[in-house]
Amino acid sequence: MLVRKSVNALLAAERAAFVAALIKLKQQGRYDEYVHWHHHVMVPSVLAWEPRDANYRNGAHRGPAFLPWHREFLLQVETDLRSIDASLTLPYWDWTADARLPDPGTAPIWQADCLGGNGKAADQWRVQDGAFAHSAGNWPVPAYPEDDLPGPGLKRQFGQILPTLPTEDDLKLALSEVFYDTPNYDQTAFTVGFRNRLEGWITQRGDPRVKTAGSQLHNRVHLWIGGNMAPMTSPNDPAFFLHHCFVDKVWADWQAVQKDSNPDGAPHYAPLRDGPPGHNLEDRLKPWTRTVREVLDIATLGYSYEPAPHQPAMLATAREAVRRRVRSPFWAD
Ligand SMILES: [Cu+2]
Repeated sequence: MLVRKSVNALLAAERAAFVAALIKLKQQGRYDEYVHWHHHVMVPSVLAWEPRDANYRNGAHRGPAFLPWHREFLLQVETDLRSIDASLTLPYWDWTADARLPDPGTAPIWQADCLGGNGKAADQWRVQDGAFAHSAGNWPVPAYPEDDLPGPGLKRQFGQILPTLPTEDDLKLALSEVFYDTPNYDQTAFTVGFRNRLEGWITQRGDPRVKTAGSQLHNRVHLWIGGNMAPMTSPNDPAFFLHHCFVDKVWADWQAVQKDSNPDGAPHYAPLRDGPPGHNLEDRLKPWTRTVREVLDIATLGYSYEPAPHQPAMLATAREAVRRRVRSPFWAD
């Protein structure tokens, strides 16, 4: 069983091995394929009456397959990293822990021996330190004209688009969702469910309990980092994988809460059928071969997550919230 650890828990040698393996993948030309996969899955997958628009739901975003698609994506990348160095697993980045820092830009993930730090305004927001800095020459970023990020090199703009990272309270709202997803399985602020909450589309417009303006949770992290993390080519920044690894962990945590609150063998996924193409339980996660159902259980997939220090208490709260809601009839809620 592979164990994925917090980036904050990695030893110096583990950080160095992870960075070296990423650079090796880049040199092999393999890394840029990931960017391509993520970018090209933007082909809309929609029901017949819905608009054929890239900003509408597609096979990997703005719909139920968001979590399974990215779980499979991370597995592919982790397998490639492990073919370079079999001691590696993907680290996760718990941004709720960094949200508590006076300056989240000083967190371990952004140190020079890990992913390097913020970009510099006077240098077109290019990253300045560490192995991924433009000046280090290891990390050419392929140009995608529609990204509107002129010039080569990896870019970050911490806090320029949105000022703060999501907090533990924001995450609790997601963990206490009872349904995985609900019709119309899309990204309006009013679509109830865990997936839409964690992806980050349930804003203050849709739920007055949301504390900050603008995008939430997963989306908010992309926008807080900014630069190459903002457009659909976001895997250009290796932070993408640590961010999505935490998103995947949160999903696994939610699945564990569901499993012991409703021990009925249900998949805790929706839709089972008749939903948008690519998003049903038995649909294939394109361009790969596994189906949504085949990626639901991380133990079957051969990995687990080492808990983050503050998480046991948070999960206990979420379990209690879910239990209360499942036991009481809806009209009593
Ligand atoms: Cu993302």
